[in-house]
Amino acid sequence: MTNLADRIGSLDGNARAPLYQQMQDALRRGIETGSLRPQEALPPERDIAKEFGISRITVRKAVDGLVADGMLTRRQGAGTFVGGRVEKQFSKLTSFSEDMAARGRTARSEWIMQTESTVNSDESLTLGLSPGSRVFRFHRIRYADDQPMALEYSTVPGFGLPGLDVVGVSLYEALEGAGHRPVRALQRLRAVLFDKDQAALLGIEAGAPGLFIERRGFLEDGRAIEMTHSWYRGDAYDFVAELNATA
Ligand code: 16G
Repeated sequence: MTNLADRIGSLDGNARAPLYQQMQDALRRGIETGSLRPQEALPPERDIAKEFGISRITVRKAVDGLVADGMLTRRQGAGTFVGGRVEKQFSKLTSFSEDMAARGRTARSEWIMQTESTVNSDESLTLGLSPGSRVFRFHRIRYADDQPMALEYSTVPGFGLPGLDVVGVSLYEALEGAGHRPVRALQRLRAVLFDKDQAALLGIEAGAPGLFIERRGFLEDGRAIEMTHSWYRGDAYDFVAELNATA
């Protein structure tokens, strides 16, 4: 592997800016000019410190600032990576798996929980189900390749699927197979900060920014088929919507 300094330039020892700032500027330039590519891993902080002749604390301070800006991402146990945000079209009713495939990435999930149960009051109101109705719950950590992107908690009415085990990677694929893929959805979102437990599941730091999205999906006949609460990492997503002026 070529040295980092060969790719992003060395620090200007005479500059008036503090060293951490110089390091940060060099990394930022590297990312902006493409010398450092999206998803690329940075060398360990101690190696960067050694190469540039600065302390690890200085490297850490430089990196911290870029993590806060979303230009770099720390993944627990794996290191620091150049951010590469996934753009998500907000006006299309697509699944996570389809969004990832469209970007050449592979969706996968880790199950947190998968149960068949009776509807709770929240689900009953949201899905328009009578108390006592059967539902399936799917709680997942969603990954793009090996990068955790979102936590997703979905509830589907019992009539929507033949069983729990028909959901492999994609819930929408399973719903489609059962003839119950949503054709319309309502969604609302708000900014959140990840709490300790959520952050641990996603391998990010507690207090990191995220987007909370609630989706209610409907069938052609108007019945609700999905209630999903998603917590997307703020540093992994750009949401894009096309707006048309009405004539
Ligand atoms: C998306 C949807 C979520 C849906 C999931 C299905 C948003 C904000 N949420 O993440 O409501 O349940 O896709 O994905 O887009 P899957 O078919 O890959 O399981």
